[in-house]
Amino acid sequence: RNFKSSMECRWDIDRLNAPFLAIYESLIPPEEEKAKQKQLLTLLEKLVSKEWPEARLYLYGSCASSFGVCKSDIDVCLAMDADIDKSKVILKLADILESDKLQDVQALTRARVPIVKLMDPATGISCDICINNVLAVVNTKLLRDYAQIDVRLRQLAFIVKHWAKSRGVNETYQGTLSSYAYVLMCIHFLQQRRPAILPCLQEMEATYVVTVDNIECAFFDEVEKLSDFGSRNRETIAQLVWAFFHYWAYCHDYTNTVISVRTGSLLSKRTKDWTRRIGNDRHLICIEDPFDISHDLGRVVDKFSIKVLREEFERAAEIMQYNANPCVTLFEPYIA
Ligand code: 3AT
Ligand code: MG
Repeated sequence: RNFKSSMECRWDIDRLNAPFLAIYESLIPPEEEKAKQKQLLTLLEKLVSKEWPEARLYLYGSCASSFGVCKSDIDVCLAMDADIDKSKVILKLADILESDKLQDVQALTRARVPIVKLMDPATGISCDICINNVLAVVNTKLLRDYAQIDVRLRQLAFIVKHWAKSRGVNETYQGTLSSYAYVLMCIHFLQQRRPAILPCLQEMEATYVVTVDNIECAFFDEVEKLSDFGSRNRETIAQLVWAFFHYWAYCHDYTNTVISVRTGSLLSKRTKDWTRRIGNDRHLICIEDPFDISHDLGRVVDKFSIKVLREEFERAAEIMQYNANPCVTLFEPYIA
């Protein structure tokens, strides 16, 4: 491990820039797809406003944060009076949508986050609608603002998400990590480069402040002023992909540390009291949510899946170091 943590990046790493950029480009959703998403949102707004004229619909998740690859589902939040009974609204909403031009409408009232799922045959887009999950709308804005500062974040996150999906480690119900967690890992990683590629927006003067569910969300959001921020760091996408996997394979201290985008640093598990298992939360890999700071996005990871994850990070790091054709091997589907 010590040998590996001091391992130097392969000499021909920059040979991989063009193929990684090509993969990134191929994952960007085309304009037609964005237009179809808007079309579906407009249809939903029309249907919802008949029943709830005061309610608002917000896009959130990767389609709104700019971390969505092509053919992603869209995530929609219906924001309304806080006192409503979510299950009732979910059932009513499913009812309204069912009777119109939409397909496969399902109300999932017992999920951790209750949602209505549906498919729009006109655009082929699938959609999840949740109620009053405003914190997710705000964390989506934070991610989108980070993405505008340096294009290498979006490039790295697309490649990491594509890798995680190909390798089957993007499944929270199987104890691996959500896309949201992977994007936070990428932001944290770029905050830690020297010179830094990303700043810590929550440590800067707050230009955007909202209070959601008693949580004050405050950060600097005039990101167009930060478009030069990362320019002193000349690392290329191939170098960053190499370093990202190298970090999670050999350098991260899983036993003692928590990654924190909020502070732009590593925190100790002890200060967060995330050292032992409480209920089902095991804290085997710790990723602090930027706003709900009692929330560890790694809590879904159990003693089996942590092994799977770490082996996948090591596999990826080794491929990036030694493989003749990493841009293919890295994304080879995992077959159980
Ligand atoms: P995909 O492109 O759909 O894989 P995504 O970023 O849209 O990635 P999800 O669809 O899983 O991710 O989640 C949608 C959004 O919900 C992302 C984030 O704003 C919020 N979210 C997801 N998981 C959590 C979580 N555990 N805690 C807080 N917010 C979350
Ligand atoms: Mg999504």
